[in-house]
Amino acid sequence: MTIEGKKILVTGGAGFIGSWIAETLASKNSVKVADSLKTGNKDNLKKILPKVEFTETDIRKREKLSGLIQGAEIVFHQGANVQIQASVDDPQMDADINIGGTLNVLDACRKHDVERVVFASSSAIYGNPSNIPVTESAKPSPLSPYALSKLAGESYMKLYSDLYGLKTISLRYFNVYGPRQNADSPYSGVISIFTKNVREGKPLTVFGDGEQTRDFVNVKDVVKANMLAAESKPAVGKAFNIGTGKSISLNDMISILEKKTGKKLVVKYKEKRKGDVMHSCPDISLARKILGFVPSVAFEDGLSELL
Ligand code: UD2
Repeated sequence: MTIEGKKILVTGGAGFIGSWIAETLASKNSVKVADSLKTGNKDNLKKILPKVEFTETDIRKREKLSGLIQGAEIVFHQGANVQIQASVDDPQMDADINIGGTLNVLDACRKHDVERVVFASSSAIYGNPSNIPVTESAKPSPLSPYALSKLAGESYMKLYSDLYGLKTISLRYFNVYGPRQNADSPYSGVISIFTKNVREGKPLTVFGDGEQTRDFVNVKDVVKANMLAAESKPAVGKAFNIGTGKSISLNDMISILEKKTGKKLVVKYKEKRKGDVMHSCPDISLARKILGFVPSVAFEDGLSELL
């Protein structure tokens, strides 16, 4: 199946990842974007407005969402509470959006015969996995309300596929980085914070010894995974790890930043964050095999773009 020419709805389409999905599809598809603008930003759509139809709404608003989903053929469901700390402070809010909102999306898709739903899940569902690299068959162990609500979202995706034949796919994003990622909160992605501070000549703060590792995947590759998921037949009903398959420590990442800027950066080491995972790395063989997913952005190039 090809998604070219299909009618698309992107929930969370004004957000960091959703806006890149909308932009990628805008030239060859009719695209609608729904976003509450709670963490999304209309500026992210400036290149594609008014070609893309934007509606400010929250996925908790069932009727309005259903109206937007009516007529869509493919839904990229990226809308969510994405802040882990906010989920810890207010688990009910997180569940209302990430579980209730996801159910609203799925139910409207079922009602309006949407062909396919691609869901943004998260590596957070694994918690602290006992084996690294982690495969999709590892036992989920959510450590935050956010992780739990993403896991519930995935389970509903699978259930709607099995029970109602709605074609759903979940993508477990690892540490996504790239242009448009917000750097304004201490809980923003570390790359967005570090590259911003480097640009502004400010020191970097490392929580812990800097030896923690992450798989940083460029948003362009994440968009690619979404496109593949929207087209792949054998992917239906499954969940996939989406990363590069290679992790790097914060200290090594800082060395790359130093090499690129030609400057010795000021780095302050502070106490490790509570609940911080030490090592995170996906096995991406399933995405490779079933989706044909091959990440293509070299980490050094992705960093250069941000600097
Ligand atoms: C990522 C996801 C999160 C969830 C989680 C699952 C992002 C932004 N967050 O959290 O949504 O899926 O994975 O485990 O992708 N750090 C610093 N200095 C800073 C900021 C961060 O040292 O100024 C550290 C932080 O303590 C952590 C690492 O950098 O050890 C990565 O932090 P992050 O917030 O970018 O991402 P992570 O893996 O905690």
